[in-house]
Amino acid sequence: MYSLPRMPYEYGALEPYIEAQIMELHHAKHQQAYVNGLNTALEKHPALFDKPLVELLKNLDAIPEDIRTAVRNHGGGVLNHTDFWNAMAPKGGGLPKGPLAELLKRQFESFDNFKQLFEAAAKNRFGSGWAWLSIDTKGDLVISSTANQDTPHSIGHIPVLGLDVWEHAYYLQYFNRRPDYITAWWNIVNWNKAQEIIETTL
Ligand code: MN3
Repeated sequence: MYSLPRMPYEYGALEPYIEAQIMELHHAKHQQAYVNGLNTALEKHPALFDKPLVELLKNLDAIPEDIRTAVRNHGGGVLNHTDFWNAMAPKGGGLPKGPLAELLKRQFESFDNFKQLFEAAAKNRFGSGWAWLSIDTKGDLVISSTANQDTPHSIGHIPVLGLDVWEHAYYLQYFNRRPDYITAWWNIVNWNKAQEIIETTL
């Protein structure tokens, strides 16, 4: 059985950029609901509890049809939110350093250009979903966006940074101003974690 993953910091640790109440609801209610939904689905095919969640999401076609959509939505919800907590840090923000900074520059011409493209992916996602910086199957950095709780893992990409643009991620503080939430988010990006993912993957 899956249980609610631990938050790596206090709910209020990302203030003033994301308020504690949002983080608490997001973790204790929303991610918990995805955990519950995933468990309910897998209970119908309990052998799948033995496989890592990432493996299930990488091979959705191999999931029995009666629970495939539930695993995609709830399993993606569990994994994406864990990635999201880790993509942020109380003393985050600033500029990436070292190899990650060089890779971003090589792939996107400049850090500012990368930021603009990533922000566009986040702003232009219609409805609920995510913006991503990922490593693609060739080992290049790519920016993308997914709907709902779809994860880049399902197309063979490895997420480096994920930004949740579901309304539940910002509405209590930013109301309908998704662009303001996106702008604020750069102040809490955990570049160290992104660097760690790059180092262990490439
Ligand atoms: Mn969310």
